[in-house]
Amino acid sequence: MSSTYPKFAVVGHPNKGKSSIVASLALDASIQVGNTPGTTQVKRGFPLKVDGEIVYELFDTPGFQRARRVFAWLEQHGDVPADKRSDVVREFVFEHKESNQFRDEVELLEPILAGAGIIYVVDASKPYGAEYEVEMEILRWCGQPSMAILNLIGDEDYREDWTRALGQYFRLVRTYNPITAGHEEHLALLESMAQLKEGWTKPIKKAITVLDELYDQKINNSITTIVDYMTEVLSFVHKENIKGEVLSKEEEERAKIAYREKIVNYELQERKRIESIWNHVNVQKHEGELVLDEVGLFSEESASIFGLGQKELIITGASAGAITGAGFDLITAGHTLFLGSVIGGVVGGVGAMFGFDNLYEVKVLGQSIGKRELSIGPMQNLNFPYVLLGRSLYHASVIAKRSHAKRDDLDLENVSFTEKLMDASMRKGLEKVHAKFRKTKDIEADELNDYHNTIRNSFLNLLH
Ligand SMILES: Nc1nc2c(ncn2[C@@H]2O[C@H](COP(=O)(O)OP(=O)(O)O)[C@@H](O)[C@H]2O)c(=O)[nH]1
Ligand SMILES: [Mg+2]
Repeated sequence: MSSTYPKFAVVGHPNKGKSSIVASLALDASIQVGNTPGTTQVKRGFPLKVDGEIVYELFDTPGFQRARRVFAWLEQHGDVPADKRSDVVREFVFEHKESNQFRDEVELLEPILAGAGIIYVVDASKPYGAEYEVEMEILRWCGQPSMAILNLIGDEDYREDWTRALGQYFRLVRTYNPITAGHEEHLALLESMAQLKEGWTKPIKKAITVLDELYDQKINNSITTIVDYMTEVLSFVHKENIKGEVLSKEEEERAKIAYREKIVNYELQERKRIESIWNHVNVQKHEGELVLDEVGLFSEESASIFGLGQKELIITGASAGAITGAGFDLITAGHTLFLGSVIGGVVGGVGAMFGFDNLYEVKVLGQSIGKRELSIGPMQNLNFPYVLLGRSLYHASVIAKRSHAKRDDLDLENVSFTEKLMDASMRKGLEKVHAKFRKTKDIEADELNDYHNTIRNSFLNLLH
C-alpha cells in the first residue's frame, strides 16, 4: 500500500465548515454537509484522484465535543517533555477507543496520529473565545504540521482577533471560503499547505500542476461538448416513413412533437455531460430551471436568460448577412422573432397564428406509396443557435465555477449577459457555421476550429 501522498485531517468545532472544506478541496460534491452539528459522525478519508493516482487525501472528522475533559486527561498523564506529548495523545486514543465516551475526539485524533497534517477550521465571522484554546492545545500536543483556516460563514469579520490567537498555535493562518472558492483559491491554499512540511512541498507542488492541467482539460472537454451539441441539434433532421398517399394531420403533428422532443433531449444530454465533466452529477436544479431544461428552451424566458433583446437578435442575423426569405419573414413578424413565443404558442395550441411552420421545413420525399418519407429540419430560425449557445454557455460556466461544497440549487434564472457572452463580431463569425448547419452543408475543419475557439473565448470570459 502506497501512502506517499500528503494527508490532512480537517478538524475543529462542530459546524464551522469542515466538511465543506473537504468537499471543496477534494472536488467531491457527495460529501455530507449539514446545518445541524453531528452531521459528520465518523472520520472518513477523501482522496483526490487524478488519472487514477491519489494526489492528496483529506480526512473529514466529527467536531470536538469534550475538548476540556480530553485535555484534562492529557495534562494528568502528560508530565513529559514536549517531544513525547504525541505519545500521550496516542495513549489517550488507545485507552478510549472502545468506549463511546470520547468517540468524536478519538475519531478526529486517529488520522493525525497516523501522520496527517492538521487543518484547524474556525468561523471567523464569530468572535474569538478562549474556549477554543483547549482544542488548539490538544492539537498542539499531537505535534503534527498544522495550519488554521479562517472561514467566514456569517457577515461579520473577526479575523484580526482570530489571527492573533491562532498564530500562537499554528504555523500558518489563511482565509478560505469553501462555498465561494474556485480553482484559483483552491490552488492558492495548496501553495500554503505545501509549506507545512518539507517532505510535502514536492508532492503538493506536483498536485498543483496536475490540478491545473486537469482544469484546462475540463474546459476543453466542455467546449467540445458544446460544439458537438450545437452540431447535433443544428443539423438535426427528423425522418419517418409515411403510410398513406398523403401526409395526415396526425402524422404531421406527431412528427413535429418527435422533432421537438429530440431537440429538448439533446439539451438534457449536453447538460449531463457538462455536469459529469465537472463532477457535479447530482446538482439540484430549481423547478423553474427544470422547466427551462424541458420546455423552457422554447419559452419566452429563454430569451431573457440568453440576455438578448429583440433588436439584438435581429442584428445578429442581419449583420451576418444571413437573411433568407424565411428568415426575413420571421424578423418582420416581430414577436415571432423569439423562437420561444413561436413554439411556446404551438404548445398552447395557437401555433399556426405565429407561423410555426416557417421554422423548419416539413418535406415529403419519395414517389410511390409505402416509400414516402417525412422529414423535418434542420431548424431555420436564425436566433435558435444563439438561444442554445447562450443557455449552454451560461450553464457550463456556472457548473465550472461551482464549489463542490455548495448544496443549494442551481440558479439559472434572471440572468442577462448579452455583450459579455458574445459581441457582434464573434456572433458574425459563428453565423457562417450556423448558416451551413441550416443548409446541411459540410463544415470545413478550419471553420469548425474557429467556431470552437470563439466559443472557448466566450466561455473563458464567463469564467472570469
Ligand atoms: N454561507 C456559508 N455557509 C457555510 C460556509 N461554510 C460552511 N457553511 C455552511 O455551514 C453548515 C455547516 O457546514 P459543514 O461543512 O457541515 O460544517 P462541519 O460541521 O464543520 O463539517 C453547512 O450548512 C454549510 O453549508 C461558508 O463559508 N459560507
Ligand atoms: Mg462535518
